[in-house]
Amino acid sequence: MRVLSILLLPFLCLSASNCNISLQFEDDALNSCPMGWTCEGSAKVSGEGAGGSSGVEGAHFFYMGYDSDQGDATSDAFRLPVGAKTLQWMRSGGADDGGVMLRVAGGGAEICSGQDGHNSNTMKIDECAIPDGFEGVSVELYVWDHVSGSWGKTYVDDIHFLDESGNRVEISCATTASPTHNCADFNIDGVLNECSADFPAEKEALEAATARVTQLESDTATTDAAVEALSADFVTLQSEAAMSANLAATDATVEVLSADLSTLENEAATTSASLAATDATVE
Ligand SMILES: [Ca+2]
Ligand SMILES: [Ca+2]
Repeated sequence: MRVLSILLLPFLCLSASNCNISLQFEDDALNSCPMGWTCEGSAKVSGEGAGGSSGVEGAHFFYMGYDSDQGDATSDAFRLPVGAKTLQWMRSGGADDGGVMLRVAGGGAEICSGQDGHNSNTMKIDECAIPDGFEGVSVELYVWDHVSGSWGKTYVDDIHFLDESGNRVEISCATTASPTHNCADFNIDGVLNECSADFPAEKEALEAATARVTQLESDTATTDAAVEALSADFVTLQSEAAMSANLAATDATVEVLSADLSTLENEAATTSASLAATDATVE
């Protein structure tokens, strides 16, 4: 069973990699939906000064909506990094129903949010505290402006996570759940228990291999029985041939049976070799 398990390990041990989710928006084209986000309404990348904005980090920020228009955006899913205690960002615009939210991926439960709708075009830091218990959970960011009217704007920039010491922590992708076991160390018994016990493809492969072994064992038994029966007939005919007056006819029959026996013996050898190879793979 170990051969199959080892071959499947690369698929079981996909490790998390850095996500491509824009959080400062400097590399995104103006008026585009930034990388790693899904935008609705007016949500787009905008430049310092647009809509009266000022104090932007770098030159670009994430525009959700001006006074009359609205928009919102959802990031791709990522794994909440270990040690992330605070979600922090820059915000301007006065929309009270507007801000930044961290929530469980797929539009799930809110983890924390901030919607400081002070009436100012100048970026100011806003943040929310992340409760314990969400480390490693698949999460997403949601930014929104759902206000139309005077000071109904939401502009956001430089979204980031901080640890308890105030240092930034990077995010990683969370498209697949990785096993708690460190599969890279190739502790096979541990890996088999924790990484592949419920892996459907491996189960399917093992079931197919088991079925093949059963079939080959059955074929071998059938062929062996046929060889034995023909061998017995052959001995009988040889005996009869020795005493028969019609030696020519009997010899011809013996030759046909001898050829059949040879063919069956070859088939038996091939089946046994195939069985041995399958056993080796499965073991
Ligand atoms: Ca920026
Ligand atoms: Ca608005």
